[in-house]
Amino acid sequence: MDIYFSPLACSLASRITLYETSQAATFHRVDTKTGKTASGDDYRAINPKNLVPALRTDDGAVLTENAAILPYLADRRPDAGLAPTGFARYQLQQWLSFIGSELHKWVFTPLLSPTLSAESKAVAKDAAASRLAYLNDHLTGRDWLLDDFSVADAYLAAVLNWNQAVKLDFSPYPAIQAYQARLMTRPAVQKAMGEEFALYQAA
Ligand SMILES: N[C@@H](CCC(=O)N[C@@H](CS)C(=O)NCC(=O)O)C(=O)O
Repeated sequence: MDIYFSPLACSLASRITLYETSQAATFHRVDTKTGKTASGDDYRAINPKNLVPALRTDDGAVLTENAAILPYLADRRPDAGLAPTGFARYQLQQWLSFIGSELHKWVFTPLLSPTLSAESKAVAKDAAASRLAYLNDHLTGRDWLLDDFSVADAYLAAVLNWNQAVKLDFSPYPAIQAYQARLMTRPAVQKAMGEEFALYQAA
């Protein structure tokens, strides 16, 4: 299995999931600016969207989108319980969708953009307040998004980590702050973030 990633991008969630479930994969670093992998391959031939993550199975089938890749990885190791079944499965999809659309693309992608206007960034900051308040309310009195750690937490770990660069004030959201500290107690999260931070720094 191959995983296409960029250091500290949302593809970090796939690495966390692989480490949480003790699965091996070959990681290929992608530079989306050039559209090339580290070995010089044309990444658009693998993922025409030129976005990470992408996953290629040993049979050569390609899967893209966090909301598809993360449950796929979790379902390969059902005993690890990172993608529950029954009604909780739809709650997992609910969180993957919320993280992907409301936090990743609506808040953090604009705030991380080097080219977006201050006006557009102000709109994203406004949007952040209600979304973070909702997340903080949900996390109050609970450890993880679902009853147990799931791939939605892996995705949220990657997205919230961008606040190191964006620097939204998280002090009104103590449950999110406690959640981030809790994430960092997990060996797989620590290992994945440590490795990608080193790769990011070395770039
Ligand atoms: N909807 C996609 C979003 C993927 C995405 O936005 N990836 C970003 C990194 S977090 C990317 O590849 N950006 C490179 C670019 O925009 O050139 C998913 O969930 O996989």
